[in-house]
Amino acid sequence: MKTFLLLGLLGAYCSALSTKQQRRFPDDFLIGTATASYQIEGAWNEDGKGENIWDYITHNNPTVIVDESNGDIAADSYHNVERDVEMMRELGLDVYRFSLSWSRILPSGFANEVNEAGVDYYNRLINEMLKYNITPMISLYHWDLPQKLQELGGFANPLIADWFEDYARVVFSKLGDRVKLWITFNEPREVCYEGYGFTTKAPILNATAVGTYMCARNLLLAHAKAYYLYNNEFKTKQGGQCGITISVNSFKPLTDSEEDRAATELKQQAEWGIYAHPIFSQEGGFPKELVVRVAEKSAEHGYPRTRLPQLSEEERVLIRGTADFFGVNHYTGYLVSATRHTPEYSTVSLLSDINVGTYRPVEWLQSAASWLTLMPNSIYDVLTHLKNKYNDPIFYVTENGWATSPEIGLEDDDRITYYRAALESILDSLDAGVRLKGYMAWSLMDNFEWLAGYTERFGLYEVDFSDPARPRTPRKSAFVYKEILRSRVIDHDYEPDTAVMTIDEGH
Ligand code: GBH
Repeated sequence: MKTFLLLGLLGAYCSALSTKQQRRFPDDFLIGTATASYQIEGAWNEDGKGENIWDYITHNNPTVIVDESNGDIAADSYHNVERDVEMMRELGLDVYRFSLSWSRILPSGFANEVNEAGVDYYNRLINEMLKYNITPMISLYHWDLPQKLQELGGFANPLIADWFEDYARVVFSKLGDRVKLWITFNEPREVCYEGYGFTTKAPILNATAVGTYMCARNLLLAHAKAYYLYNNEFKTKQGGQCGITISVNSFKPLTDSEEDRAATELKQQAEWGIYAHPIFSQEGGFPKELVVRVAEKSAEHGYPRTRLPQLSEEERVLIRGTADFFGVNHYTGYLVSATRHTPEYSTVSLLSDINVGTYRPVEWLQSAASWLTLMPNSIYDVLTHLKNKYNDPIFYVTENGWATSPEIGLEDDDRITYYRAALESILDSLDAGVRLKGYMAWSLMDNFEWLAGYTERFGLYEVDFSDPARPRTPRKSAFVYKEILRSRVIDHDYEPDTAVMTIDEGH
């Protein structure tokens, strides 16, 4: 009797395991990798490229980068089109997401003069990818604003919306015949909070109380203008889609108390709701509790008006609904408390405005980047939350990845653990009916990791930055990712033979 029960249980357990293992990524689900222009291209002043804010800050203020490095050469992708596409073919990628350097295409930032040599680099890359059926997904802006536009205020100047629209028109007309997936902005929060409100991204404005909010408003208007431009002038002919990518951390209440749940809601509104709500919610506009809170805090600190600029009725309606898909960059998350773990604030900022604490249990696997830990099931939590909150939009996970230290070399077992867990969470999301169309790992290869320079590595391929040729070598994770792409399932027991990387037939 006992044996039967045991056998029965064992059978149930095994079949649960094997059904789990057999869950497949649908054939039309796009699996790929992502990069960004300043982080990989190099050639910072070649063939007519203009200066951007990362050129400027790394050259004029080198000590802000941990290892005082810069992206002057980076992975030298500008001179490695064929090798970069060869790596995509080795992995068997369906899709490759990259960004365009605005000042490579428009050296001054303005659309009066187009640098054809810069456009040609992107043409060569796109054409090479298309030869092998790799779908391009392009971000128009991944943080490298032309320096001249910054000197005119950058995202603090409302005219940025016109400048961005002009730039987008050049891009859509030059590349849109072959590119069908467009992202206006990568991570508005990082542009606005980190760049204008704080010190962790160029232009390091540190305009804490007001900078974040001014930037948020202008960036949303720039996004909306580019979306309508595509919709009205290009979509019918080119047939593509245009969305935006927002970084979405997972936030969960530390306890089940009313206060912690309210604190979590406010934290979400301040981190990503400020960008997602105006575009994806039915009502549009900035999230309600945040509007009230910033108004209160502004008054408390003696500001004659709220620091969160109001959207006019016309602007609210203009921004609402301006995305064919929701791009989600997701890496990690936090537990949120109303009363515990709150920091001391030395200045008024978005953080002091909301004044909530965040916490992470020590059990969560820690990466080489202090901010990045493995929060279990966080992708599923984020995607199902956004699905319910914003009326079931189409999603792409446009970034997700893990940091190792340079010393780890090619044996990146923690990265493998992370990707397998993340991809199980992706399958859970698909099972839950999330309209998710693709997943992109960050990153195809090691690159310039912003303020962390070359001290944190995110690549499936290692890049040797001490060698002028910048050779790329697949890590163990590259072989595992390749097998997932080939088989469309996650085999947790797969041990790759890492001796030789090859290109499979059909790629
Ligand atoms: C992505 O942002 C970026 O899109 C990509 O360019 C980048 O390479 C990738 O992450 C890996 O970092 O320690 O205070 O400096 C993800 C969201 C928000 C994560 C800012 C890193 C740095 C905080 N990022 N955060 S800090």
